[in-house]
Amino acid sequence: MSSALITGITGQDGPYLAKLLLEKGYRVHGLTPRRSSDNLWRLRELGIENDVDFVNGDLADAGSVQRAVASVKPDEFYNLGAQSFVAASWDQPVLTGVVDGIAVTHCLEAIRQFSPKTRFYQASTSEMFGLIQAEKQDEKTPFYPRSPYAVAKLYGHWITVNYRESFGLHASSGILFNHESPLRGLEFVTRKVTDAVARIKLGRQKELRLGNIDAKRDWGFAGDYVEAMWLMLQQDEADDYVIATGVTTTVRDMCRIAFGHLGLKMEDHLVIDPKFFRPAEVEVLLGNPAKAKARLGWEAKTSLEQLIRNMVDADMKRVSKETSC
Ligand code: NAP
Ligand code: G4F
Repeated sequence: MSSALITGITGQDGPYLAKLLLEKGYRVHGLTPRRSSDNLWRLRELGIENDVDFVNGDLADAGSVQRAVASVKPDEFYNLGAQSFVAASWDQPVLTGVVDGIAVTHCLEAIRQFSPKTRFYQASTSEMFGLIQAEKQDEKTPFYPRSPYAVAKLYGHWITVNYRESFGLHASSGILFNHESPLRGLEFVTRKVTDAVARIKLGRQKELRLGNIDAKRDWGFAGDYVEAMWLMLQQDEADDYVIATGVTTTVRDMCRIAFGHLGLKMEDHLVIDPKFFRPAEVEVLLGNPAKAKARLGWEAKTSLEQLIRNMVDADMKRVSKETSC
């Protein structure tokens, strides 16, 4: 039986990846930091809460990562844990630097010392392209990070490449463009929108306040993207891959899809609020996933329209169940 250790198993991507691996017959371990309240709702929604072996540990605590790797000695290690909200990285730049940057070295060092055959996946990001240097971004496009989050992730990306080249570790970096799902956190723009649209339809909310709706993103479905992570670790050689749909859409048009799905007019409810503008913006992202298609046989299966409709439907169900007071 193959085994995997996943950090960030309670986030959006972790449960989709865990489910995929469990279906493939893996034993799945999840590194979880101590939290004061229950955060297993996503694993519960996918019905796998009891199928994961939890290991205590925090990415910022090198010793705990070492103990986890030394005791599990996983075949595959997926580092998905992060402070992943870009806007929050200006409020907590040092914490973001430690967890999203330095802690990647904690993982790689633990593998190097205690389990050098473990294959490693690093959750890199299209945010590293930031102020884009090419119309369509691929593995060769130069990076230009625009937030403390992206700067930290860039460190994580290069240290992964460096440990691969220095020590021969099977360490791959997935440069994933935005991916969403009904399990997305409420702070991210797609889910903020789909939740608000459901609340407006059900009379629980009147308006939706957003920042820069001219920003463009290449949005895919998280369920499709975790498959690419797994495929990367099945290759003979470790490498870096851009994972994207190849289509970019404004926040405005994504919003229109969500309102339109429930027969609402976006213009009747949308308010632009300067509070949600960022100190430095990534105006547009558009990925070229040709290498992933050629080498991994991977391509995105879910359109943005399908994705947003599914998210709105899921939020309609959730909000309908809430007791109004
Ligand atoms: P997410 O929903 O924000 O989940 C982040 C996870 O990291 C949570 O399980 C969180 O635990 C955990 N975590 C935070 N701090 C930690 C620490 N100090 N030690 C251990 N775990 C910690 O993120 P996601 O959307 O699933 O994204 C997964 C990864 O892909 C992240 O690294 C993100 O930066 C990267 N990424 C995401 C996208 C995207 O569009 N979703 C695109 C490119 C790259 P708690 O639940 O306890 O807070
Ligand atoms: O949904 P967002 O917060 O995602 P963002 O900043 O693109 O980051 C996400 O994708 C990255 C991959 O490129 C990941 F690495 C990262 O971890 C995260 O998952 O914002 C998307 C866009 C931005 O341009 C933002 O300025 O939407 C714009 N926006 C406009 N109004 C808003 C809002 N974003 C949020 N969160 N909230 C708003 O009210």
